Amino acid sequence: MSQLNILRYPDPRLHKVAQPVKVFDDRLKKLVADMAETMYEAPGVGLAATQVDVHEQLIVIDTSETHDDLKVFINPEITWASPEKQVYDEGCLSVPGVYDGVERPARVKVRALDLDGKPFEVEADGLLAVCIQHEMDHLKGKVFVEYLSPLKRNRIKTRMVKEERELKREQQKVVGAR
Ligand code: K1U
Ligand code: ZN
Repeated sequence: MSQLNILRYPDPRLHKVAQPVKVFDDRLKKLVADMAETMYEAPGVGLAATQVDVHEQLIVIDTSETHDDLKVFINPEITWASPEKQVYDEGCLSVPGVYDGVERPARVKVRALDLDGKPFEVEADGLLAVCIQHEMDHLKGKVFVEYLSPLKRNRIKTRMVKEERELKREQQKVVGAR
């Protein structure tokens, strides 16, 4: 298994729309294993393929405290969303250090395919419902900061660009010292 590089906002590749998975083979199994390792190491509770620069409809989620309940959703579709909403302080591995409230349906039903291409449906609430909707947004090229006010979003963008520049400068120093 290998750890994958997570794209950081405002990388334009985070806005690409993911395409359906058509082939259920060993390449897909390896990608899921690598995404799961990347999510657990980060650490996070979810990861969409878009975040690792793979533009296919695939997400991994584990909201358990014991980190032993990996859920894989391929070509996910929301078939029902509750009229009642909940506000949750969301985070994102592509926007490290930023947490803010986003309002979404409190419960959703999701239909998806498993790693063998077999269809299944689950009803989710709480953090799982939040996480499924957040990750499905990634597959549509949407990052959660787009739900925030333009003022907050621009402040986040400016901070992330500055951090990225500093990170690159540090990396260059390390390479130069070799
Ligand atoms: O999409 C992502 O970048 C993953 C994201 C999922 C998510 C979390 C919370 C609300 C909505 C979506 C994260 O995992 S952010 C990190 C995080 O929430 C966390 C990190 C360590 C332990 C527990 C949670
Ligand atoms: Zn995210």
